[in-house]
Amino acid sequence: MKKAEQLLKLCQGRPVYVQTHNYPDPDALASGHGLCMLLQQKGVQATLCYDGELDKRACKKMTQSFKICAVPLADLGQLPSDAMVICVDSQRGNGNVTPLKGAVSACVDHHPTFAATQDDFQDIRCVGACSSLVAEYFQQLGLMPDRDTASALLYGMQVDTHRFSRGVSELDIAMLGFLNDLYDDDALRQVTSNTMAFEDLKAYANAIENLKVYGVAGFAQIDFACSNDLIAMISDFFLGLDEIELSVVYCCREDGVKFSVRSKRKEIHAGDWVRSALEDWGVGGGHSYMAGGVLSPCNIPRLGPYPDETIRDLFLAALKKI
Ligand SMILES: [Mn+2]
Repeated sequence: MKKAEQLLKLCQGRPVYVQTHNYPDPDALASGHGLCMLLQQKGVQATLCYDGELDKRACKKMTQSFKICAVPLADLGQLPSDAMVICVDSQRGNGNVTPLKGAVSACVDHHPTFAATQDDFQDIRCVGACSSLVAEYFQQLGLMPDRDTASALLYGMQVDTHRFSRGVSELDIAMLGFLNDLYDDDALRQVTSNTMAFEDLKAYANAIENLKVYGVAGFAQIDFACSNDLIAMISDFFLGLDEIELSVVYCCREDGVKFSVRSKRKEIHAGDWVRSALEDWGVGGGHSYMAGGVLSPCNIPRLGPYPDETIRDLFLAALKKI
């Protein structure tokens, strides 16, 4: 039986909650929304939910342009006793997923697994975007996503693969072909062309000012709280520099010190790197080329009087272990 058929079979006859990782990014939102729409086409009641916040720009804009309804966990209330919970773009037990208990659990993800979980269904494949897995489910079930959903899925794929320039698998290319006739060109351009605001330039300016390069690794702190997508954009931006092959950009927020890590070196896995660097400090992980992490607020005092130096040392020490 195809993956989509297996998943659908488990979902039928129960209320389904599709949960993204906390502070969802465009791929998480798109794949979660796509899965809900697919299930609804098959008569299954499905709700997209998340914890944390939606990023100001990319995600808020997505919800408007592609008519995505995503419910904060806090607004969900008690789940029905027969509920099924599907984690998308994430895996249960990871530090970035608030536990949500259902009678049946499933996981659709494209990240490497670190702590194996007992799910009733798992589809974990290291492809470029989780949205590609969900697009394939439409194909497997002989269904068509509506225009907005197709656009959202394609956008999720674009963001995670940096416009099809990193981590692209055969499936991503095949799904790009599948969605090509289905998406709304204008709506997608609207979302992709306005992801920056004037305000964001302050963060760029601050990060550029603070950038320090050690060997091929660039480190930059932003001196004020920024959203995940903004930190990620700046980390990507630094990776464009000839001198920089590894990029670590971070800022201090209420939820801790948030990191965005990038690698264009084959032998250095960004996800492994940030996990190892933050091992005794918080959580981290992700793909070989892009990853993220959070140093817990309770550990901030441990960084001492020169937090930037401590952070740099943690990452450089971890680099030696790889
Ligand atoms: Mn993803």
